Amino acid sequence: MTTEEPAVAPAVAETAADIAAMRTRGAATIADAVAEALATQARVSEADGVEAFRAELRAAAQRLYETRPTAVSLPNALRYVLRGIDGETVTALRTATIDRAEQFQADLAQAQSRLGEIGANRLRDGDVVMTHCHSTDALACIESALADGKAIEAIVKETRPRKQGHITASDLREWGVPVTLIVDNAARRYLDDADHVLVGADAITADGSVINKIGTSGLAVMARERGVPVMVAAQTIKLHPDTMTGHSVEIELRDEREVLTESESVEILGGEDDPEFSVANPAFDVTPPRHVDAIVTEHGQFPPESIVTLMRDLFGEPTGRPWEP
Ligand code: RI2
Repeated sequence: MTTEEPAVAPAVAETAADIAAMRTRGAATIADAVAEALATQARVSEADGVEAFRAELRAAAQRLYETRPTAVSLPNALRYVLRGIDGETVTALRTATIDRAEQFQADLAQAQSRLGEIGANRLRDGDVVMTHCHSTDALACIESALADGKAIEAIVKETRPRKQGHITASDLREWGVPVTLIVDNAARRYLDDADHVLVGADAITADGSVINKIGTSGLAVMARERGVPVMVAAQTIKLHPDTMTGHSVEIELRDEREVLTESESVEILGGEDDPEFSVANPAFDVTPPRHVDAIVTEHGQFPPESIVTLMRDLFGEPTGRPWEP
């Protein structure tokens, strides 16, 4: 082993491969797996000194980070675990890493239900909620409102191209919530019947912009025009601390086949190659803070413009790559 290439535990490599292949997916699931992997690295390390141990942890963090650098819960989990590790010996560092990872995982397990309780306070008995895509954070608010005995109805946008609205509809029906499923283009027509737009987030930037499934920003503009409040449910692992220093968030561009099947493509082009025809399939868009009424987190609800204060409290000043001091 050289100092340039410290050992990464096989379990860490496996976790990294699972995230890269999206066998492990979802903000909280990724964050939990990453914390677990760092704890495992600490447990199995055979490093013979403090520096070697730290180098192994950094290498493990880097391996995990490079799988999906734009999934913001991943660097956030790494930052949280690595930030609090102090000790004069390998044994002390090992214990500190494991404790820190366990604390993070315990907090994570509580965060969504706390967020749900806070979000539920915005929902009144009899309210109708319009949803976009499938967000477990957004659904936690409805679940908690139901547990409080409130009757809630939902207008569920199907959410092209992958139709994750179907998962939302299925979850809500399991809980007994009356659901009206609509195509995305019907949103403006049905906003007249809605008391809230309720969405999740993939990332939240320092200025309070919300990066969420493509179509969210258009929905938020229409909701503002109709006077329907827009509520975003997002655990704090979705806050993007790098944006405090002006970094922008990369928007994932996905496969064109999600939009247009092979046979549909033949219908349009007659099976010919056409260099002047293309399909654009961005996964997310950016909703500016002026179109968002509240961001609900496990630490309370915030106007989007003040989310940067919470970001600074939780993550400190950004450090660039999560394993760098
Ligand atoms: P939770 C989804 O993206 C949606 O955009 C949703 O709002 C967001 O993730 C957050 O979901 P994708 O995974 O973490 O469908 O709240 O690309 O479950």
